[in-house]
Amino acid sequence: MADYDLIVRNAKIVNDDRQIEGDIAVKDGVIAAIEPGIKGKGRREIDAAGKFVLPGGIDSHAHIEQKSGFGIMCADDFYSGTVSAAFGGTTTVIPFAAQHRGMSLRQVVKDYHEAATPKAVIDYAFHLIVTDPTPQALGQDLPALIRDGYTSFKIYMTYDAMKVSDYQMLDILALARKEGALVMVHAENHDMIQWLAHHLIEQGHGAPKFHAIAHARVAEAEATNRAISLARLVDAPMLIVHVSEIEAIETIRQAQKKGLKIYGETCPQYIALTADDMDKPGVQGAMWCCSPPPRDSAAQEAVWEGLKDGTFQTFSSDHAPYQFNEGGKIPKGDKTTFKEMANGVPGIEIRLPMLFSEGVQKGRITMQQFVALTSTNHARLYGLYPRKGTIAVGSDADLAIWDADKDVTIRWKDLHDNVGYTPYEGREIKGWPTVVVSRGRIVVEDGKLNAERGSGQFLPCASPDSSKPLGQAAPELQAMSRFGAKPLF
Ligand code: DUC
Ligand code: ZN
Ligand code: ZN
Repeated sequence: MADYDLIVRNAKIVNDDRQIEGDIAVKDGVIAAIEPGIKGKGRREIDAAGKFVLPGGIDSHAHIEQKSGFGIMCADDFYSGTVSAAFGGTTTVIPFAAQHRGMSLRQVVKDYHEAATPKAVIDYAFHLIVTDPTPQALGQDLPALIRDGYTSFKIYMTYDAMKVSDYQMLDILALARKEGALVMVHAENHDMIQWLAHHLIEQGHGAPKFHAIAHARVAEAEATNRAISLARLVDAPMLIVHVSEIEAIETIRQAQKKGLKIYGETCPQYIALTADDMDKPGVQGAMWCCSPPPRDSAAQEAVWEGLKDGTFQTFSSDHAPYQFNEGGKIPKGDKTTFKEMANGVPGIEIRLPMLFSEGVQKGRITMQQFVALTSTNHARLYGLYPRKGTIAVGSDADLAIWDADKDVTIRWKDLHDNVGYTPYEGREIKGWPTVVVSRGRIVVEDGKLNAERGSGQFLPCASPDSSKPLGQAAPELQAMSRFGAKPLF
């Protein structure tokens, strides 16, 4: 009779704060013991000598089975999306339940559960995308949903179909502050992009490479600064997602230096691609288009600096999978201009290996930073810690066993998403997770999947510490209460 369901022996166990050597014993999906030379037997034992064992990755920015603002459906459903995540060492995903205008948030959440429950192979939570902050949404639906475990939401400052006004942002931030949710912001100046795009297209410059010109750096910088200013007014924490450019990074850094609760996220495309990748014949360059766009090598360096010095808390995939065809990336075929292209690149499977190879192996970040950026900080920021994001007794047994010496050439045919291409085709990677364990189940081993459809579980998120205000709203707001005005939150 076995004492444990699984024992991983002789592991170099890495958490965000230290590395130790020892064994990990798992019972009923949870880590039961961590020590050298665990006595007793496992029903299954893995010798991890020479390998690193890391907390399973958490990808807190992925679009799965989601319709874009233009109504284009993602190429990955909750099966292919989570299978692909698992093969890349990720054991928890936090995709979006996306409200489009006119939709009830309650119904949106119900629909995403119906999509995920029968298909997901790893655990998942949901952020909400809020595009329609009606009195019903702000007054009833969001407070109730936050209590039910949807404690973060993304809002857009651009896209006609998605954007909220500054006024609406303040409403949403004030609500999040009061109810204990974290607001994630897509920060780009809508009118700058529209104006540039209009003039580019009018002059016949509709090719994908012009996407990077329309989405000017200053549009990201301005919106980042404005978003942070709005957060300051109402003393609400905020996370800026998919940050790509130098000035925005510096703005986030300076806000953090002032003690504000402003967090930053970046993604593989901003360390591994540049705008030059979009410069291809015809509409081919669309395969590399995402928003904000990849910039240049100076911006890549600034992103690395932000990953190193802690300006960025999370490294997420922003997996936005669209096939390169008329139902996906290029809705009008060869006639598609950058304005109609579906926005986004796939990356859910290469996220961890790319950062491991480019970051840890090349000495840019430490193993501990890698764990923080790809797992622990996601759990902390979004209310899943310590159940997720750490290798500790009592935590879920979500583990990735890494072969740091494994050489891999990225080929789409070897990945498990449903996109049909990867923007990283042919890249050489060193290090890949060869065994992936989700709640004690070995879901990937030596290139094979061993997980049932629907075996992933929904994770309600607690109201995270990251969302707690500092208690220092702008002086004018404080003054309002002194002269007897009704408190705004
Ligand atoms: N924003 C995202 O978060 N993902 C893809 C495209 C976009 O605009
Ligand atoms: Zn976005
Ligand atoms: Zn995204």
